[in-house]
Amino acid sequence: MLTKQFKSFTHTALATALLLGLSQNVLSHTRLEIPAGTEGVRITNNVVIGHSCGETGTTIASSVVFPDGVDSIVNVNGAASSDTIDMHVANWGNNFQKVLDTGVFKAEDEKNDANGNVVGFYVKDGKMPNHYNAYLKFRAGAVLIEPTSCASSVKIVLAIADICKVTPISRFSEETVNVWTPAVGSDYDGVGTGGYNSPATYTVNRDLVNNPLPEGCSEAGDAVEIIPSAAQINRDMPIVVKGKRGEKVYWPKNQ
Ligand SMILES: [Cu+2]
Repeated sequence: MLTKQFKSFTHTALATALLLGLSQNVLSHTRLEIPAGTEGVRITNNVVIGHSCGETGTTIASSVVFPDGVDSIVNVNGAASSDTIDMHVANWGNNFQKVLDTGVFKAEDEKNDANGNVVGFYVKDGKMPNHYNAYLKFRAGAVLIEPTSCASSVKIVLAIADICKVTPISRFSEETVNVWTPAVGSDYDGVGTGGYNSPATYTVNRDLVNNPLPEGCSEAGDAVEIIPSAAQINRDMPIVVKGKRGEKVYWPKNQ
């Protein structure tokens, strides 16, 4: 009898711990609905916002940045490298496009670099309660892996901020914003907010049948990662609204 009770207690405690741990630390983080795909295949994907800020926050806006490929950080097998994106991806540039959807967030726009390439997007004017999910739909173009590269996969690292309150950067906290960025030393590393150095990613796997690894590569090939630079994150994370009378920064607020 005692043994039985003890067993069921531990099972319940374990189940509770698992549920809490999973729901707060893994399942509910802001991630992509489809975290991996195959080279050469275009897909529709979603940024999935799993929860709002703190215990009771409401997400009113979100800002998303993709690496622009210009000064992006390129890691090979987990180590920093001096490689450029062109050495591993044959067609980088304008790979992403927001799919218009104003169902939850009433306003949105793409972010462009100087060449007109989409380097991110934002949504705003929404109200997502803490116990809901929200999906931000976008198209991920067909990424092609450079045939001369040893990359067997290319992981694209995103920088995302889910905003509950529009504040200056100095007021970022668990109650005002969830920052899902790579910690590369930008103003948006989000120390002390939810999700430090826990970015959403999209991994493009090499099509080994049609684009086999060239000779001289290791059998497994290289795991390449493309991460937006601190300079790009600082430039592209703010939500800048283009209006008839010019541009206006909506988030973050000036000090
Ligand atoms: Cu989370």
